[in-house]
Amino acid sequence: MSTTQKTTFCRICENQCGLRVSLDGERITHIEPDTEHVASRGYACIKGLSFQNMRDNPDRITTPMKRDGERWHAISWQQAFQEIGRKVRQLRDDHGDDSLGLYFGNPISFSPLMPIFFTGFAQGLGTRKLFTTGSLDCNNKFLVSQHMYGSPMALTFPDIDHLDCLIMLGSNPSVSKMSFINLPDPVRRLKAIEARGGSVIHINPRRTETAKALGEQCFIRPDTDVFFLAAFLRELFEQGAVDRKRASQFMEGLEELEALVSPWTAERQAAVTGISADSLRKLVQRYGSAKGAALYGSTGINQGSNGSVAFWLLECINAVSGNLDKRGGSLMGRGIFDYAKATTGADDQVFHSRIGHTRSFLGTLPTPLLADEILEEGQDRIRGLFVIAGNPLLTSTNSRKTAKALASLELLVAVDILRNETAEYAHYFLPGTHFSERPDIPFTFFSFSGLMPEPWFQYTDALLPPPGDCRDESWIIRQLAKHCRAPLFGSRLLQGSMNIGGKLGQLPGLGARLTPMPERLLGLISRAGKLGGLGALRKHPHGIALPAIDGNSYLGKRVLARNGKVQLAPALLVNLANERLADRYEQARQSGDGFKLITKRERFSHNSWTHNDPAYIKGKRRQNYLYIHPDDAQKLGANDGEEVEVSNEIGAVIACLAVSDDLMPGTVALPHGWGHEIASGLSVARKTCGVNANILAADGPDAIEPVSGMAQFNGIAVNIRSTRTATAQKLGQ
Ligand SMILES: Nc1nc2c(c(=O)[nH]1)N[C@H]1C(S)=C(S)[C@@H](COP(=O)(O)OP(=O)(O)OC[C@H]3O[C@@H](n4cnc5c(=O)[nH]c(N)nc54)[C@H](O)[C@@H]3O)O[C@H]1N2
Ligand SMILES: Nc1nc2c(c(=O)[nH]1)N[C@H]1C(S)=C(S)[C@@H](COP(=O)(O)OP(=O)(O)OC[C@H]3O[C@@H](n4cnc5c(=O)[nH]c(N)nc54)[C@H](O)[C@@H]3O)O[C@H]1N2
Ligand code: SF4
Ligand SMILES: [Mo]
Repeated sequence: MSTTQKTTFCRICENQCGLRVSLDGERITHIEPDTEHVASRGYACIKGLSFQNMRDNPDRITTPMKRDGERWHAISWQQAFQEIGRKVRQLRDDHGDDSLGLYFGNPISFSPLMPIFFTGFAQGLGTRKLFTTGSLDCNNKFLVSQHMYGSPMALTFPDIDHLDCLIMLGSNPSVSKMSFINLPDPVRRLKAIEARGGSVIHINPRRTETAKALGEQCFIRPDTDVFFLAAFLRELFEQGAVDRKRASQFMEGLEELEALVSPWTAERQAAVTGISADSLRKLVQRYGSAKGAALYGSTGINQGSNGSVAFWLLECINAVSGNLDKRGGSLMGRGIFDYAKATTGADDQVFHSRIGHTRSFLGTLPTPLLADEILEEGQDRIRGLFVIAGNPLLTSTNSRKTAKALASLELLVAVDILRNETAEYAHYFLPGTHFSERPDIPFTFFSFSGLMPEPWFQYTDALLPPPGDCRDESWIIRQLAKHCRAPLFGSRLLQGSMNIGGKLGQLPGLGARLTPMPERLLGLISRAGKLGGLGALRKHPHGIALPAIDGNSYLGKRVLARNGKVQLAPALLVNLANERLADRYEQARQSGDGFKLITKRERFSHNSWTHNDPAYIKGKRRQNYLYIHPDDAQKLGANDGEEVEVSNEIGAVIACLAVSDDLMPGTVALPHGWGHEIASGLSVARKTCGVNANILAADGPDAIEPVSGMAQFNGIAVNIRSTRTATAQKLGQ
């Protein structure tokens, strides 16, 4: 067969880099960056450039499977749907709709259709037990946007290509490529800030790979950003760097905000953050005197215990300093249609969890409640769970309890490409598609919310058909809906028309002429965004560049919050700050010398799902390490490469030390997504010897951030001891 070349874009992380893929029949022979792509212009990373290893992984499951004890065997789709449908109907009849739960993993958000279909399925089931990675990743941001800007999808991003001062809290672009902004080749673009005379400052307990490449490091103690930000804002007022005129014209609540931060002096924050009062004042001066500046925060603050208040204060700093809605400051996203407006009511239907009476957010419950929702006796207990493109056993909190919970389910269905650790507990495994086997448009945030300094749009056809019996997730979900008698979106009409659409598509002759369902929907979305149909989009194989968002396009023009003004002091956040900050501060001050655990993303890992590719786990990369400062290692009497026990009231793990002065003393970092030994479906990953960091992460209502339901993965208190000392003690030496 001859080689053909096709362009597409990667859907592993938010960069969504353009790729050029060489195919020999149905075999991928080569992947290279698409040099003509309108946004990524020839940039791509190792993960995108080797995605065929995941797609063609020898462990890829290509038929539906059923577990019988410890053995798995292939079954037909028909049998799978009939049995699952029967069980779901029985659970709903016997225990009600809320006895079923759904968990959506991270990869589903990269294909806009998947969340639409799966949410439709949940609505059809009538269950409120919907869990997503939102509460492990970023729900605090949606919550703050909801309350400040009037819609969870009204999201801002720093105008990286034009600003002079960027202060980054809890982000590592060199490795993770940033979040809530589409910025292919982030390191080059951050370096350009310095090249034009500007500055980049990293506020982080670890000197990251990014900080080594550019900018200045400013160490902060884990989970204390909220105090730094409160003092930053106070100092901004002190230094007269608040644009009061602009604030009174376009915003509400300035006085209340000023009063709220007034007790947070630079000196007071210094006692817990480790950033001296003088350093903070100088940072504020630099920020305040820059032509254009922005603060940007990512998972480092989201996954702390005060993510909502911290992110709110961060947004307020950008807003009151005059940087919001300014070229070279922080811009309000705008997508191909007004998604922010369309989602203003997304959080209207509030309900409370059975466990801890926690408030729902955007129709979902906090994932750290999932294990208790399954385990605790009572009405509405979850007895059946669908896990779609996710691995909560490794990625959510309290993995030991989660394992117990998963094992107790009457029905667990996993829809994935590989049989991961969570699927190990499943009763049925349904083989979905790899992104290269699906037609798509870019990530929802970008297309719809417009978090793009250089906006673009693209349609990609599926590059390849799925192998074996693997089927597109939208097809799987329609079949599940049908067999569970759970019409999508609760609409029999919609389900009926989709069933008919599906049947017509199977007819010989006519089938080939009908546009299949996902393409049809993607075409509708593109048309709704006035970008033409798929035919027109196919003429742009490297994407279409769209007009950039400019300053002065948001304030006074499209603010969706009360009175058309940005809300600087929303009641929910003000109350939360008043209730919590002083106590939290005292706790931080008294926490003394104990170790604080933080997360660390790795270039060759993507959450939990890339370790089954031998190229990713070569040599020293066969495991994760506990990174620790040399002084701390010395105090423990442990050397580089030795094992230590890391423990707290939730659990304990034995981890291998990597001594490095990149860590702030007192802080240790352990990458997540490891601990694969139980995965019979991952023949390569199961032989790695990493440990699961989330054995140490607390779950349950008391462990979550109260208004957004976020899990805490950063700033976890842990004890560490050398196992060498422990063994010696045991032996009486
Ligand atoms: N300690 C700690 N824990 C964390 C974090 C942290 O920083 N520290 N980060 C959190 C964050 S930000 C996130 S987003 C979560 C991620 O949490 P999850 O989404 O639960 O975990 P992943 O490891 O991303 O699992 C993705 C699964 O989807 C499968 N998959 C990949 N592509 C497809 C596809 O196209 N179709 C289907 N059907 N399946 C597919 C993969 O095989 C894999 O099994 O982890 C969270 N957990
Ligand atoms: N290679 C790779 N890329 C990825 C992923 C991956 O697993 N691997 N995951 C993807 C996903 S799902 C996401 S959500 C994004 C996330 O992208 P980022 O948010 O950039 O995630 P991280 O690289 O984990 O960066 C978080 C940083 O916060 C720091 N930090 C920890 N605790 C604190 C704290 O208390 N305060 C402050 N100020 N900083 C703190 C950590 O040292 C770390 O450098 O990355 C995506 N890209
Ligand atoms: S940076 Fe992200 S989107 Fe780009 S190739 Fe790498 S994984 Fe894919
Ligand atoms: Mo994430």
